[in-house]
Amino acid sequence: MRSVGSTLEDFERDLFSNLYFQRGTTIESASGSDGYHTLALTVRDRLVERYARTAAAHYDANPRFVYYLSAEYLLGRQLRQNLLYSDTERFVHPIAEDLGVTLEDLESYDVEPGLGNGGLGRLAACLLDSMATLDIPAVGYGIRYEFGIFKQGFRDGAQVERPDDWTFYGNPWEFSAPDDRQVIGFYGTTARALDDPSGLRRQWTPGETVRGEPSHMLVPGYGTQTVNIIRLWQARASRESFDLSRFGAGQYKEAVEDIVRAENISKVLYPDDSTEQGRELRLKQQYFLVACSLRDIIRRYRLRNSGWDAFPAKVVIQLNDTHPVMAVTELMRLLVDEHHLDWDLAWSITRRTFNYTCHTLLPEALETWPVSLLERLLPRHMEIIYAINYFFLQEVEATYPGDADRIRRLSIIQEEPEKRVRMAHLAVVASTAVNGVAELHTRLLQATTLRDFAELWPQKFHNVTNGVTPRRFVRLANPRLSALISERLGGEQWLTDLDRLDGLAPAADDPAFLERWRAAKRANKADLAKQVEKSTGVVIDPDALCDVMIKRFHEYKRQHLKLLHVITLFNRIRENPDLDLVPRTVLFGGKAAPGYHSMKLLIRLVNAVADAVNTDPLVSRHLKVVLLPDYNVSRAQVIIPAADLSEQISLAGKEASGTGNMKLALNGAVTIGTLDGANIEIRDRVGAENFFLFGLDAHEAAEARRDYHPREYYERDPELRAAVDAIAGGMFAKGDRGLFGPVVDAMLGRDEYLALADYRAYLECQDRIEQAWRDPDGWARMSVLNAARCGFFSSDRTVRDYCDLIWRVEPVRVLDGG
Ligand code: 7GP
Repeated sequence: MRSVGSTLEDFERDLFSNLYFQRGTTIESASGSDGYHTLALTVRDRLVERYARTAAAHYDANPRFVYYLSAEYLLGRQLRQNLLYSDTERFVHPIAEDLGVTLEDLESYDVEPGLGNGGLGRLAACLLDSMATLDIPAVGYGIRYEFGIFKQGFRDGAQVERPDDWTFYGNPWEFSAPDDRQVIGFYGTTARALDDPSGLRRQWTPGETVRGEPSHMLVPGYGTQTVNIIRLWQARASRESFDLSRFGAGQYKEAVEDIVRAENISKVLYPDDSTEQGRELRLKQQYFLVACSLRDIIRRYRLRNSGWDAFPAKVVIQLNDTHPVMAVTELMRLLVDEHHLDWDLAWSITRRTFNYTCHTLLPEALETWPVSLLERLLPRHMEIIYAINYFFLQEVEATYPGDADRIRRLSIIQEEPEKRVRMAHLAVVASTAVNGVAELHTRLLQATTLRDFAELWPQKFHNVTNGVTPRRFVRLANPRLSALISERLGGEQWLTDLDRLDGLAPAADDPAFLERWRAAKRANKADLAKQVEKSTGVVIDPDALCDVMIKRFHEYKRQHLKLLHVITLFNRIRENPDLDLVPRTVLFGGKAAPGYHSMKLLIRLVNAVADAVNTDPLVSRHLKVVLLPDYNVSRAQVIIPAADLSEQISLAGKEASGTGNMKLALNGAVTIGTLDGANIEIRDRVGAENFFLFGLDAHEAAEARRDYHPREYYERDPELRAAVDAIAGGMFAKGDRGLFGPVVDAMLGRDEYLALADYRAYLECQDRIEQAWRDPDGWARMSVLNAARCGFFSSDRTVRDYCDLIWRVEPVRVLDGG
């Protein structure tokens, strides 16, 4: 194995060598992009060597592997991370200085792979980081979408979506592995296997085949030698798809038709599913991901094992929500139809291999697929689902004889109003373990969404509270605070043992420490202010209370409740110009799904309110409102370190966990929140006196929903009425009463997520926050204690929980290359 060397001289030599031999240019003619790519390759080389040693160690140990299947990953930018993890950042500064560039310049070329939508995708990335850091043998599988999540811009305040062509300039972090390509099928017909008396084995002849081309990115562990990989599949047409004769006849479009159809499978993240074609494409993506990945998992298994008995001992597959659940039917098909295992043995292997994480409680977010679509697209898999369901319902009948209603509720197939497959049911039936992502979420899953299953198999259910990687979200995002923490704790061990943050607690009573803590926050806010001005033109005051709400726009998260608070402040200042208000910047960040019209309208309203606030000479002295465009992981890394106040105001019982709440608390933001998701666990740890709680709890919310009349709140509360009337009267639409009418109608009509019921409690809580902010030492003390007591929310702890409760895998140490 070639050694890359670990000195500054080695690094510099490799840098010039890569510039010359890989980029094919010289230092005299290199562009900024050449500089970036060269640096990336040189850093990558350091990790490749570790990866080679990891692969060798894994080969020797033949351990049990975790295979994480996820339709989404939000990895964030790679350059700074890989510099940190390969301990080479210290080389870059002197070299860059010599060459007259800065790391910041070079980093501006580093593109974030936006291969996910939100929390579920970022959680997947945090778990991969922690698995590598804990030396857990693991591979993440996903789709290499050609276009990631759309880029968000605003036109007249309305969201516009632009494609994210993230590999346009090439992706230096990725390796293609053409030898491991796979061919998979769709459509076609099935027939009886003549030599199988049971009739359970059948033969599928697909009507179309597609190639899956893998590439991988390196997933280094921090403070260890392990480098795992994430393997991403891209769809390619099979080799003979180009129709040369049609091309020759001038039929250019027809000549490439098959190619386009095949390659569309991995074209975009979450294709719009409002059309029939869109839905079919989505299901194709899901099957494409799992069919390619399973073949790869089996290939890897066979490198060191033979037969099938050891399969569940060597392979544990984690399904990240239901998107990859077709893997269950695909494994059954491979084992029964292709490897001729008998059904019961195949089923026993399958059930011992899979586990399922659920990330929601919203019934509308639980996937179902029409039987008719599955019968057409994956006819053999539909037969397998029927068979699985048949045997499963026999089990149910044996446990609850004659309970037809329960059978109907538990069935994998929903009959009314249209026959559909309930993917969550399939996932639970086929899994050894099912987990929720926060204590409340797991309890509610057992009590509501998956109640019948929890009664049938109580031992299957586990809670694994989410976590976040402190490397990216504290160390990389917040170097100032990190330096202060390391100084106080006497080293950087906290980065891999986050409970050590506890050692900061005594510093919460040290005025000199509080002063420095505040100074770090102030400097972070100044950085944020620069970025806000650059992208929106709005000037914000780094001394103002930085109040942030960053997350996807969704009704249950209640950005509209935050907006009602903003409008109330606006009204208060206009009514009483001498009001002694705490200066505050309200910062929103988040995208709305392209087809989610009510949330796109709300985005427009947020921008309109921001405009009204920021241009009002009186109001803007106390208050600024910004919706920062194109919120993503990179922007999160700038906003989170600057936040004083973290808005976690979903209706209780709706947010499965939240992870932004953890990142913000770890960076010293104080939370205003409901008793929802992981907020509860954050509050338990930081202490009620360091957390601003308001609103209905999950039980009260469910009760209130039964007989709810939002108008009564509107009529009873003059400030609420004034805020709603301001929207309804067209104050933020140049007098146009129609534009935001639907927002008002939703609030006064059904108010699905009880924003009006929680409004007064929320405002009173915000008033208490103002009081607290006026005592700078008191606030800084709360801030320090939030960080000090949130060590539990490291994704390292989350991964350890998965290992203990579900995966039962052991770490494999990779020896230093020396
Ligand atoms: C999210 C949940 O909304 C969030 O509460 C949780 O912290 C996160 O997963 C990680 O567990 N869910 C999604 O992002 C999502 O797409 C669809 O859910 C099922």
